[in-house]
Amino acid sequence: MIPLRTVVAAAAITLAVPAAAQAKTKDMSVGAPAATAKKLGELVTTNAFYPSKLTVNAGDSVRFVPAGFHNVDIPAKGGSGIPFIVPTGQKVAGSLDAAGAPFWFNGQDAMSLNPEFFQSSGYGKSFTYTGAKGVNSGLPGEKAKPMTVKFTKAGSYTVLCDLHPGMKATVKVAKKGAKVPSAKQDAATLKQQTDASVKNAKGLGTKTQGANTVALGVAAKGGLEYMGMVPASLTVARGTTVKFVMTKGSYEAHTASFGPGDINDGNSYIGAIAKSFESPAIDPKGLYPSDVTPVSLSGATHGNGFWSSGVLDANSKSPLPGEASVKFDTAGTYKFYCLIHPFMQGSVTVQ
Ligand SMILES: [Cu+2]
Repeated sequence: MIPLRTVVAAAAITLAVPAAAQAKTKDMSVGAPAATAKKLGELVTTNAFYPSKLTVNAGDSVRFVPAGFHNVDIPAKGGSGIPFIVPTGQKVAGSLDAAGAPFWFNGQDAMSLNPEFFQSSGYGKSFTYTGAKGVNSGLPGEKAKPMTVKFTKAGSYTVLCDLHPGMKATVKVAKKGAKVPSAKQDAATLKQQTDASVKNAKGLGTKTQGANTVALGVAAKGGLEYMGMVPASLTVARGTTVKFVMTKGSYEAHTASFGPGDINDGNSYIGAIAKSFESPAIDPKGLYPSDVTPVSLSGATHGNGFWSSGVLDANSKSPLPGEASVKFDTAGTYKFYCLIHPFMQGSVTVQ
């Protein structure tokens, strides 16, 4: 039998802190939780929050758990996200190809990574969000820790990743004491989303594309994307124009870029352009398409076989194109890369 004193003490505690008034903390994973990511494999990225909808009471907190290269941006009520790439205020000047000819994009805006992202990180810290002022985690460093945000005012708030426009979640804040989903219900909702991700990711890497078309990554519903060239090798007859496309639902940005050197060697021609995407000052040869008129690609193009689509995305609101094409009239095998994700590689064999 439980001693009476213990029962009374327990009852007193329960009375002093009614369950409804206890501030709770719920988790939102920024990218797929580890167990799901493992099932998806290394080549499938998840540009999604898990769960993508969470309901808490005013006074509760949400712990944003980093799980991938994403930031957490909760704009002030009515606000919007911030761009990851911004004009520097200067114009591109003196950009020449290997044959010494100026590229078309001289005079266009020079761009850099937004310095706002390189200020101190909010990961590992705690904030209070009232809706009046935004909260932004900045970039996740290695071994980033969760960011905890306390929501004090009832309302519906949008959570964004600025690195992957389209990746978003909703935090609904109900009044204090209002009924919100239990931990068990939250777990069931999360499982639905992770199960759907695993199902929707199946077969993305082998999905058939149109004739003479290479998909730069293959996206699926819910922010999923297979991070590879599909097909990774394409064989065409001389005289064929090959189209490189972003896929519907992609929240990524990719390039299809041909040129000499080792993509992983920052001292080589193509490797140096790829490396510039990790530095604030992006090489305009990586950002802009190499050409704005049709090109027949050979080892002599731009003096060294360089041709690049420039940065493409599938976002209808962005000024970037969603596809680019180049013609092949000379037999040979041509390797190409995504300058932003150098592990994404493919080849076109021209017969
Ligand atoms: Cu890419």
